[in-house]
Amino acid sequence: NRKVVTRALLSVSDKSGLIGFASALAQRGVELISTGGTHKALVDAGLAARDVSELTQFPEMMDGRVKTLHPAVHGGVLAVRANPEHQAAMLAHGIVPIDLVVVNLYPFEATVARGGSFDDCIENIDIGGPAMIRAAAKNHGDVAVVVDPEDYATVLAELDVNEGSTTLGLRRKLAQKAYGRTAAYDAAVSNWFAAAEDIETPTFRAIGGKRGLDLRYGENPHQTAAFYATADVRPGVSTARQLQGKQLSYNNINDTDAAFEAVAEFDPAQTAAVVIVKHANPCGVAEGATLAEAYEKALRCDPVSAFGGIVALNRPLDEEAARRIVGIFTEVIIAPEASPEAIAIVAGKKNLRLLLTGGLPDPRGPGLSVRTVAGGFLVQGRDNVVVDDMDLRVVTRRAPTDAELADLRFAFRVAKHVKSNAIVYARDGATVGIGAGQMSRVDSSRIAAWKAEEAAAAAGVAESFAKGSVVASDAFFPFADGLIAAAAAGATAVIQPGGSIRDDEVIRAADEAGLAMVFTGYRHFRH
Ligand code: 93A
Repeated sequence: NRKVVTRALLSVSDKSGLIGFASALAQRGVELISTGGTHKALVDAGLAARDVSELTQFPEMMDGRVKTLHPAVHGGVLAVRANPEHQAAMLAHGIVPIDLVVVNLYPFEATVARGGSFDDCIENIDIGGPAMIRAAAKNHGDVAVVVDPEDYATVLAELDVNEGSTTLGLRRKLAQKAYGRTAAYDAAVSNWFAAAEDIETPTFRAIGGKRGLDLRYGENPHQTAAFYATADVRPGVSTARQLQGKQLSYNNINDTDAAFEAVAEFDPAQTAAVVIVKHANPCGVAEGATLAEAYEKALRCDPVSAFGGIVALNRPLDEEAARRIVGIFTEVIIAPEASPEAIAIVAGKKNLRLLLTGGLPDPRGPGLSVRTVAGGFLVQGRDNVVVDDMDLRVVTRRAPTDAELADLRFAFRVAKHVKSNAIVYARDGATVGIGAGQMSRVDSSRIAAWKAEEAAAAAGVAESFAKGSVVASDAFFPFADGLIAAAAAGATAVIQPGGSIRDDEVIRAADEAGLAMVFTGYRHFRH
């Protein structure tokens, strides 16, 4: 039941370990055949490999949708070597046997996870790959199939102890794994279709979800609760890996979600960002050169509220940031990853939960938000507009300086994640005063200004942190009073959607106070 490997077909999207494996095969006299990108990688590494087009006598076509879907490939994989009719067919059509199929699939799951567009996800549904995998697994009597780079070493070891052959035992094991992989792959595609369809036609299915976790209680101890996961697999609290600490509570899950969705607004390639959340509202948000710096800036905004808060990071938790975060009582840390040193530091705080998500959700990605009302529920698309994509219109005589503009964008980004009415003061890439959840905008303005004074006092600074800051409002100022309050507190620039019937009055007040003001055209209510 040993089968000599003379020819291998390699077609892999995940090219890790490829060169090592392929050169080991080549050294053992195995002929290599491969598809476009794989072929290029092999040739670039100095390996002799044939392009699959030589076999099929067809070029790869239709953006690569058709490259291996050809009898010259599938005949070579599926032919039963001991069957004379199959042998005759091979001979008649010039088909050569393929004894080893090494395929891993287009990264469909990863494309969905990073919030890829509908078309992007569709293009990442692999057709030719699963066909080869299933063909090779079916014909495991003659052919070995490898779908996971982790198995390269096993195959090489087996070739070495069996004079270049594979055993039936290994081929069966590999076949089983292969069908497991294609089944999981198709399940991911099917789940994604179910979720994608719900985005267009919200139905109960969208929130049906899967009962993942019974919670000890709800928002209050007398309320029962459970956590349901939907088919939405974007990185976040529902998909995160919890490294330590007790089970998350209902409020923890809600707050952690708010914190992580907010921090994902900050591109980790551009800046390190930290969001501290209490009662589903940010009480400190900042960006900086490092997470430690961003955390210190965020903490300064409202150190009292940050006690017992949730901390979300847009980059892997590092040692320095971990050391500072554990310095005050914190309920949850959520981050894309964490270094071993950081994990060790957090481990010193037994009750602190550490959640790792593997990535950040795309703030521009699709999604649903659902809330109940008596006898029904409201469903809406995720608020996925981003200030960077907005056409900012300067409406005052004075235009914001570059530094003001950077802070205005920062403040509006944060205001999106603060409960309405939201007023956010910011300076040097950090919030300095947040007014949340008030029924009148002027009250939010006053609270935010007062918080900026308190924060300065707590830091032993005489002048309010609002001095020289900018201010963001999640919706238009209906009257000039809120804006005048902001100017009085010391803000120098304003960002708001605009669109009030009294915009003229508000713009006039801004001009009189020497403020620069920009309109975004987009509102960020959040309730
Ligand atoms: O677009 S496909 O569905 N059609 C095919 O004929 C085909 N053949 C191989 N996808 C196909 N593949 C996939 O291409 C493999 O599963 C693998 O993931 C990828 C390798 O492409 P390349 O070698 O060009 O990087």
